Amino acid sequence: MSLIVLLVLAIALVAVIAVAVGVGLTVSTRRRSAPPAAPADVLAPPPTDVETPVEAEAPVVTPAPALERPEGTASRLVRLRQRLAGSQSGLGRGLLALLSRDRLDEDTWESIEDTLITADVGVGPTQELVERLRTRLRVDGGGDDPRTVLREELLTLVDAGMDRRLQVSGADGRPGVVLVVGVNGSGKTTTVGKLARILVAEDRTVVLGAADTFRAAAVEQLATWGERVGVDVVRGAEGTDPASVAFDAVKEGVDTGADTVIVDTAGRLQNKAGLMDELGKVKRVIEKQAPVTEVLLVLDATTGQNGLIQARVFGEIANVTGIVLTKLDGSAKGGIVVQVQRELGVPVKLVGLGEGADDLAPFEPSAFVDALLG
Ligand SMILES: Nc1nc2c(ncn2[C@@H]2O[C@H](COP(=O)(O)OP(=O)(O)OP(=O)(O)O)[C@@H](O)[C@H]2O)c(=O)[nH]1
Ligand SMILES: [Mg+2]
Repeated sequence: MSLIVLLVLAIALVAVIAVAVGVGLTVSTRRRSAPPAAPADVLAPPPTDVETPVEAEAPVVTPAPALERPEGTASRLVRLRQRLAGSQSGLGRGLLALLSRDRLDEDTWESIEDTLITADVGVGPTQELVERLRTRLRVDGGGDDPRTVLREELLTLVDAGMDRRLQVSGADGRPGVVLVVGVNGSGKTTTVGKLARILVAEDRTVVLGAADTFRAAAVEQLATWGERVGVDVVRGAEGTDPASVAFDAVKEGVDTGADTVIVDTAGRLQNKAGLMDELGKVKRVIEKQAPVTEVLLVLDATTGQNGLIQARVFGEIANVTGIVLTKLDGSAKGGIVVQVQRELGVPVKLVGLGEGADDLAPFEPSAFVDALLG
């Protein structure tokens, strides 16, 4: 009997010890798995149970950069017409001096041809113009004022009848999409920035797409233009597929109900096939969201015949609907307007007349011809 009692007691003792050890283990395990105490943090808020007076913290307000107000159309046009006249009047004055001679002999007509060709009017258009002037201003003088005749004929050459309206509006509640193309250095990014300002001045909402993803600097350049007038710039990391940035930009335009999306592109012309593929893809991808309403080819007016060769390539690749002739302020060769329109069968819609933010103007044939005539 006592043996049984002893055995029961021994089992009970073992059980008690086992339970005690088990509990201890659990506790220590819990302790081990408890999260480490947070390190003292100077920025941590004071404990809530301590009655320390807490000063109301002023919300951190980053001052919004002051937005620039782009120049309105009226004063812009007056200013830029003067600048155009300043750069181009040499050609018109030269022609008028020759046409006003007492006798218009063969030497004079040759000099007139040379003057026109030097101003990049192009051989074909020059011959046409000289033919018409010869007919109207006969050797003996038909009484017509050379200036009036020259003005009319230059206007015919520049083709005042072309539709030069920029297609910046979309249909069915979608934004207009402007795709800007051209070789590097022609002034694409600058033109995108300046065009955004024109639209902002007209109270339109604009989104910019930085689809020149080859250089980070190109994206920054566009971002700066956007920031100055409070326009959103959609961008990707350096090396992102340009088509995906273009897609995102147009998507943002659609989602936010913007009026116009302008897409800047890279200008490298490694080879025609590569460029064709890339621009084709950009356009296709954009059009999953909204049709491209305007394809602007940016051409540097100072590049003369080279510029025309480039224009031809882009004309074949992208369905160009308008030309932007930049740097007319740095070139007295405004005749390129005539040649490039002939080559592409597309109107010059905008002209760049300086590096200033508002130095872009719609191209007006009569103001242009007046500027030529001085
Ligand atoms: N004088 C003058 N300079 C201009 C005009 N338009 C652009 N420029 C200058 O031309 C240079 C090139 O302009 P960008 O806009 O960077 O040319 P881009 O075509 O974007 O060049 P990439 O991005 O390298 O392909 C800049 O220094 C501009 O300030 C203009 O109408 N007149
Ligand atoms: Mg650029």
